[in-house]
Amino acid sequence: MSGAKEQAAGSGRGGVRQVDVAALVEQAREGRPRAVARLISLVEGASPQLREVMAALAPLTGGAYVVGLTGSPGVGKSTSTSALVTAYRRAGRRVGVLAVDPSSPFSGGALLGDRVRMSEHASDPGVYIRSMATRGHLGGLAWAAPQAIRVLDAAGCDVVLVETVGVGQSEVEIAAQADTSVVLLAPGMGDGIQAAKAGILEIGDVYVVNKADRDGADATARELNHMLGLGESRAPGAWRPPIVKTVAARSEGTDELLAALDKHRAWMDEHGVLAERRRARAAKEIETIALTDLRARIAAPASATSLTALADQVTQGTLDPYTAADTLLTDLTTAP
Ligand SMILES: Nc1nc2c(ncn2[C@@H]2O[C@H](COP(=O)(O)OP(=O)(O)O)[C@@H](O)[C@H]2O)c(=O)[nH]1
Ligand SMILES: [Mg+2]
Repeated sequence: MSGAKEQAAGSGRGGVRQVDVAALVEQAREGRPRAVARLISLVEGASPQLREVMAALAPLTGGAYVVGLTGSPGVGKSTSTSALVTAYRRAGRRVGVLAVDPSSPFSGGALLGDRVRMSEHASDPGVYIRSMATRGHLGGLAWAAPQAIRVLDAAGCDVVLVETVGVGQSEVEIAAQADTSVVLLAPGMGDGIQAAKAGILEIGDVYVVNKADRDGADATARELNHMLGLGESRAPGAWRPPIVKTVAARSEGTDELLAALDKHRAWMDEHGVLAERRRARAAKEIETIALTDLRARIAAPASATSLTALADQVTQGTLDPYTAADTLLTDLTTAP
């Protein structure tokens, strides 16, 4: 309906090709990797057809358990993700992997090493692996990641593992989008202090001290235990984030990590936390889309003209800024 009008705004390589959304969604639902890949490309490219895609996907979603993995570069996120994929596959689960790089405008490049580490799963039809860049997006990570997750969810993934390159705020952002957040640390990286700085001590549901084959793993785990206040008493029924030691490169501790994830999920179910988190996530997503849309509308030429006119009146003292803002909002939300 609005497609033709909005096409020009698409991220076309020489013009946007209209996609048969219904067919694509059907193929994705059947588990066809190319259809899944194309849908995620539509998300990444902020396609004007996304609205239609999301409408078609909505009834197919809600089945996937979303696990976020964050931590400093080199800590072993990709290696751990790959080990988890193997473990989940062994349990017969279909797995989606989304590697999000909030700092790169290109997908792929920066995550090349990750691809290598995931390569053993490349030919497994029960695994989708996708890297995604979010820089340059209006709304960034908060906007793009949930929609990509939704694609994988609708495609029948039982589990979606989201790896984010740890660059400050993005870790917190991605944690807000996962059902369970895993924070990874490694010995000898000064991670204890970094962890406190980045605020990741608040976001972890499960902590992993990876590279436990190296010196200092026990000390890191002890320090973490102390910083998390795990020795202190908690309210009855409260979740106590476990600390799992792993050697991801040899898949050691992966079963324990999987058990910790299962346990957290069961705890969330039991306490209504899963539903609560998902509701909060949806609310955030709606808000992000609405604000992004509102900003785009304000920036549109017609609105910019009326904004200038309002600004003139405020400058001249014939209108106060609050009334002007009311007028702007009313115009924006009632405009056809
Ligand atoms: N010694 C050791 N090296 C590991 C372990 N896990 C991962 N690595 C290595 O650490 C490097 C970074 O791993 P990667 O998974 O790419 O980290 P990411 O940047 O957090 O995704 C790679 O060279 C891995 O082979 C481990 O348990 N022990
Ligand atoms: Mg990685």
